[in-house]
Parts: sequence; structure tokens; C-alpha cells
Amino acid sequence: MQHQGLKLVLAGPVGAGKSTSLAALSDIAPVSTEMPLSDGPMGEKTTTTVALDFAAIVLDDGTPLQMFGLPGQEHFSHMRGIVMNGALGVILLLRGDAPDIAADCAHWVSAVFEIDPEMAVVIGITRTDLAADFHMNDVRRALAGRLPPIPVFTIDARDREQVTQLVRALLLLIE
Ligand SMILES: Nc1nc2c(ncn2[C@@H]2O[C@H](COP(=O)(O)OP(=O)(O)OP(=O)(O)O)[C@@H](O)[C@H]2O)c(=O)[nH]1
Ligand SMILES: [Mg+2]
Repeated sequence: MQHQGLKLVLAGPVGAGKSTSLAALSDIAPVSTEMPLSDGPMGEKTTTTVALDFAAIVLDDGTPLQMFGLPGQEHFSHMRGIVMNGALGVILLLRGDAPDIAADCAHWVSAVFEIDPEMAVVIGITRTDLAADFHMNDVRRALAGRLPPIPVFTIDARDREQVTQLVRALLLLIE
């Protein structure tokens, strides 16, 4: 599978922008499993991923990647190990406008390392433009003492350049 590209996974809670960032990266529409949100729309977001997203991507420098997005809902947590199997790295997306980003961060970092304690991870905080009081320190505190340190960036999941930078940061950890 290596010649088809390194396998990377997008993880994180509902609405963090996993499907959005994969669509931003990919020239063709990713394979997706979107279903209507059963509790009704969350703002502009009307659907949620129920199994996985997938896109084969070639970065501008020619690097081929296989990228998978996880479902954020806890209901589908059994998909995480299946989708992460064979992955070399995880991009953890967190909502900057969440009520308790430190708790989200701690929860998702544990969920990823529970599946693979050696996994390379970078964090992207999305939706900070919508967050009245987002503080990077809340995230740093949730990660305090963790070795190796996990790089953290703020990104807009709709912006291809910003998502690409996050992918490159992850590839640097893997190399
Ligand atoms: N304003 C703003 N909106 C953003 C930003 N990043 C992502 N979004 C929006 O946030 C929503 C993210 O939704 P999805 O991409 O479906 O989220 P997901 O992580 O795939 O969620 P599940 O599949 O339900 O787990 C979309 O409506 C995006 O347009 C940002 O930086 N700013
Ligand atoms: Mg999704």
C-alpha cells in the first residue's frame, strides 16, 4: 500500500471539520458517508459522518497520501480502531468554539493513544473565528507534560493551504 501513499487519519469531535478539511485538500469529492444529524442542524452543518471519509491526495510536491476521516460521534467509536489500522499519523481537529476545549483535547488524545500509544499526532484547532474566548493555553494545559510534545496549530478547515500546512507538520513528525 506504501506506493499508494502514507495513510493518515483525521480524528476529533462532531463539527471539528474533519470532512470539511478532507474536501478542502482533495481535488475530487472524497468518498463520504454523510447522514443527516439526528438532533437537527448545528448551524450550517446538517450532516455527520457515520462510517468514514476517504480521499487519495497528492500534495503539491508530489507526495501521495491516503487520508481517512473518522466519525466524531461516540456512537461510532468502534470505527476508530478499524480506520486507524495501518495509519502512520493522526491529525486531531478540535473545535475552538467548544464549551470545554481542554476536556475535548484530553478525551481525544487519550482515545487516539489508547488505540496506538506510538501514533504521531498533530492538533489543529478550528473555528477560532467563532470563539468568543478561545485560549491556546487551555489546550496547552491539557497537553502539559506529554512527551514527545504534540504540535498545536489554529486552522480554518475550509482553507486548503492551512490544512496542507497541518499535514506537512504531521509528515515532519513521521519522517
Ligand atoms: N467559521 C468557521 N467555520 C469552520 C471552520 N472550520 C470548519 N468550519 C465549519 O465547521 C463545520 C465542520 O463540519 P464537518 O466538516 O462536517 O465536521 P466533522 O468533523 O466531519 O464532523 P462529524 O463527521 O459529524 O464528526 C462545517 O460547517 C465547516 O464549514 C473555521 O475555521 N471557521
Ligand atoms: Mg465528518
